[in-house]
Amino acid sequence: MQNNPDIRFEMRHDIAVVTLTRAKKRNALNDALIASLRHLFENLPPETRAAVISGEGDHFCAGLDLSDLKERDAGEGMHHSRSWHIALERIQYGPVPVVAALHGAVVGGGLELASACHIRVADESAFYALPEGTRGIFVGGGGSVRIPRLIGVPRMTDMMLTGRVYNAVDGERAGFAQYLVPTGTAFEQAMQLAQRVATNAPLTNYALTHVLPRIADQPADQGFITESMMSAIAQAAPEAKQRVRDFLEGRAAKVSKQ
Ligand code: 1HE
Repeated sequence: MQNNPDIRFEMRHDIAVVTLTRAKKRNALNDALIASLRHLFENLPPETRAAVISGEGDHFCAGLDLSDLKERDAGEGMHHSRSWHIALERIQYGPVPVVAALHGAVVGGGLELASACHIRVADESAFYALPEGTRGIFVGGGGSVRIPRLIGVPRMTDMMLTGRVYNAVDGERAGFAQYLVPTGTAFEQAMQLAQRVATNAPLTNYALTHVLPRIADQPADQGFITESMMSAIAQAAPEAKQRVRDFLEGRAAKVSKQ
């Protein structure tokens, strides 16, 4: 990873900043980049409280490096797909919330990478597509699991059957991104959000990134029980007690309109 010129890692205070730096190939993800992403998220410094992922150049990420799509047999193809699953799982269920700063192409595996993050901030140049459908392949980086949870099965089916491309405005409405910001400002906005997320109690962030998606996948009766347990654990933490006391004694910010 340390020797991979296609990715950059830096700490900005307690925020891990991960940048795809393969702009001349539109940040297409080859095996080495997937391995580097996995390594990075498995080895975040202990002081990390949130992370931001972005891409250099005109595009966030053009997906799987198609030149890597060699003559794999079925077994090799399965392991290749699983290597993406493991790497993106380390992002989704890693130690900290991850914010993706999106611009330009967010396509194929690039959209799968974005959908493994917890918050997506897109600028007005962003566009979303799943060209796998028209290239005779299928998503293999967790897209069939994560993307329908963002936009629903019918929209994903349409994208793959017809090659439909969503622009930034329609994409935000459909659910690809939670934030739509002016062109060129996605990274700045993502950093601001990450800094805010970093001030939450770590246990709350853990509940939101690890427990909430599991609850959402459970039948309602099991979800309610899991929620009660997480709620009890969170409110028992000394940090929660201190934060509630701060509010009651007028020391904490009120909820206000933005
Ligand atoms: C690539 C890739 C790539 C660009 N693999 N080399 N993803 C796709 O099918 C998207 C394919 N890419 C594109 O449609 C376009 O490149 C973009 C819309 C993203 C950008 O267009 P543009 O005009 O800015 O760039 P370009 O001229 O198309 O590409 C610049 C170079 O990047 C060029 O190489 P060059 O040596 O001729 O300069 C391209 O070949 C190269 N490039 N995208 C390899 N994806 C786990 S399963 C996931 C399944 C998938 O993700 S399938 C891939 C879906």
